[in-house]
Amino acid sequence: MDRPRVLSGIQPTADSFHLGNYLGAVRQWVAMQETHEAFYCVVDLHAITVNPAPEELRRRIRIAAAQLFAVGLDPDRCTVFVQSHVREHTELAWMLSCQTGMGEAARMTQFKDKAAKYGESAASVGLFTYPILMAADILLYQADQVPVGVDQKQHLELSRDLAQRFNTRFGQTFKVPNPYILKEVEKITDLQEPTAKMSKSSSSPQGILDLLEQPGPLRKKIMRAVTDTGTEVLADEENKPGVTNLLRIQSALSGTPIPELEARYAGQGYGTFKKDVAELVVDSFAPIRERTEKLLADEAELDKLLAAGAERARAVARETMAQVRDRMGFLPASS
Ligand code: AQP
Repeated sequence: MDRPRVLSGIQPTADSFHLGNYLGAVRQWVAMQETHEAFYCVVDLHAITVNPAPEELRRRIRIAAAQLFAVGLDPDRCTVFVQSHVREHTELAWMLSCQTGMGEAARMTQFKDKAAKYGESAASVGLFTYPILMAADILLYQADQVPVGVDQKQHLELSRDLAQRFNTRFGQTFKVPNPYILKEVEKITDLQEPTAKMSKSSSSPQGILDLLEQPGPLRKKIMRAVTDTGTEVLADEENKPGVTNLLRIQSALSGTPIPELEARYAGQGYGTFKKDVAELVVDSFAPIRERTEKLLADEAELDKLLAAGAERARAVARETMAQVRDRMGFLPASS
């Protein structure tokens, strides 16, 4: 029986993924490789929207890929590849840009936030059109589901709109993808600013838990996480965002429901609770860090895995792109 398709991507914009990337997205990828025909990519073309130095980009692409295998993606169960190795992504992005209204693109809140941060004049056209490239990533693979954190919901809406518009205009071509967002982990927040998303680019080092970080700094950051002046370990988004974030983290990593955790720490204050969260995070990250280091020690082998993934991805992308060209009225290239 045909399995539903899943596609998702992650940017190589830092030297490590963080806990938000892991819980909000990548951990779902691992589970879905068992139930879906899965395509996962390191979206390096997205990463150049903020102009990394070439050496930095090269290093981070490999680190990102190594982490994906280290968290449990199995090249025999899913396809892991680097976006720029499949040229069809940029080709489809252009075709979809011509189907996207200026006003529609201008509504994307992530661009507005980032443009505000970098300054309107420093924000590139690429940063503006990034959601269209993301739509191309998804639609090329005819994905049924896209596991993401809630910050990507608006971009996924755009992908759905573009698929529907293209299908209406040129005939059925694309599957209309659905977001796959787990409510409990849809937004892991910054430890120092617990109402803001934990983010590679906007969190301060103290607010972010990196998957590849050593136990010492991880423990310190969790012990110093902003909570509130109270003492009760209770989930209360509005009045206790810091404690709620830590409870979500502990629940997601341990599989223990939040009410059970609340009962466990009743009357104990924040100290023991934070210590337990810290140990859990350290124990969860350590094997991932060790496997990542091993994978990075053999770049040739890592590159070989990525080449094999790109080959499989290309076969699917080529098929979709041939249909898109034909439906839009392009002539076949001479053979
Ligand atoms: N804090 C978060 N909580 C839950 N999910 C999150 N994701 C990111 N932050 C959180 C999800 O991780 C996946 C990969 O993210 P990305 O690399 O595409 O970039 P992003 O969403 O823009 O994440 P960052 O960390 O904020 O990166 P920068 O700073 O480079 O922009 C996505 O599915 C995302 O939803």
